[in-house]
Amino acid sequence: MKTIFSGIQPSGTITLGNYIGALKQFVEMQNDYNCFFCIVDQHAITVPQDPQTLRKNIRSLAALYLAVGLDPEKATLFIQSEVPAHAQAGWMMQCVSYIGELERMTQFKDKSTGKDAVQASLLTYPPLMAADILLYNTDLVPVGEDQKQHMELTRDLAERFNKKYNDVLTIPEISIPKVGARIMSLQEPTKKMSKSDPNKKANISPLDDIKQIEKKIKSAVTDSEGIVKFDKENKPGISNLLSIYSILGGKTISEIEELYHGKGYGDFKGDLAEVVVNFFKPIQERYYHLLESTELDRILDEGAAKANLVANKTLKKMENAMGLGRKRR
Ligand code: ATP
Ligand code: LTN
Repeated sequence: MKTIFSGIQPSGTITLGNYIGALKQFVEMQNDYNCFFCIVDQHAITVPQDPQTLRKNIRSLAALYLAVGLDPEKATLFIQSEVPAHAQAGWMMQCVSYIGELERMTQFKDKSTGKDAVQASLLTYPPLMAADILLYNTDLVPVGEDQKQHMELTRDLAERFNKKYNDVLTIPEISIPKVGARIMSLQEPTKKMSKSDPNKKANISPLDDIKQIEKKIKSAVTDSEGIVKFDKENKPGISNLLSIYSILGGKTISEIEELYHGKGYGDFKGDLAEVVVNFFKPIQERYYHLLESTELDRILDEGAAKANLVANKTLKKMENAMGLGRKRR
């Protein structure tokens, strides 16, 4: 069985973008792959976090992973900081990275531009991500389109390590969903929907209540044409809403275009809100139940134990290859 690894930052409340671009794929893939899914809390602290909020977000994300259908019998779910090998291997991957290539990462540029003080970890974020992936001998990494550049760097770093030291690392492939790889902001549809967007009207969360969902969809930025038609270039707002409708409502884009032929955006948005609410209702029920349960801690403990076993094996191989410490088996 091939191995997949992916991670989500507990940097705020999960968005519809995270669900469609990442979580939905994870659930679909868990039957066919050996899976590791990680709550990457060490990545989250590359930007300032309030400690209490971070703790809350970690637990919330864990409950959400399970509420959307992740089965702990099939997949290993764990918290990054509970597996020390990530930070250790992250340091080693930094030692094979060049500052120039890290400065070229668009996520670094986006998050650092205009800031007076930029944390060093924002720059060294990609080598840690590479370590996350490489520790599990990962074959495939399901992520949204925004992670393409980080994945290319991960492959480059792994190849560089193998060439310079010893062939110990598996070179991973990226897996991007065919539809919904980039869900856009509801307020600025040329920008990706992001959980750390300060404008809360830009995001929908699977945990939003009915009223919030209705309000956000109603106020989503569209265009003045009034025709429900997919045209990403000229109608990014309505095209984004069509993608969401298609994925959560289980209809093709052309079926939806047909359905709203001759109707305005008001009808379309009203029905889309209903589709979103109905989709997330059962997920919310499971989420609130899990959040209170001791089951969640048991799953995370077991996940960390399993992840530590695999990660420590690769870490030892990497240390031996690089000549760190004393030779161990
Ligand atoms: P932040 O705003 O804190 O940077 P984020 O919302 O971009 O966070 P991440 O935790 O960085 O989310 O990403 C988790 C996963 O969700 C990644 O696989 C990422 O590619 C995917 N993802 C994030 N935003 C979107 C989006 N708008 N559309 C599709 N996939 C997305
Ligand atoms: N960089 C990713 C989060 C992330 C990740 C990973 C994704 C950290 N480590 C390993 C896949 C595999 C992001 O910002 N979305």
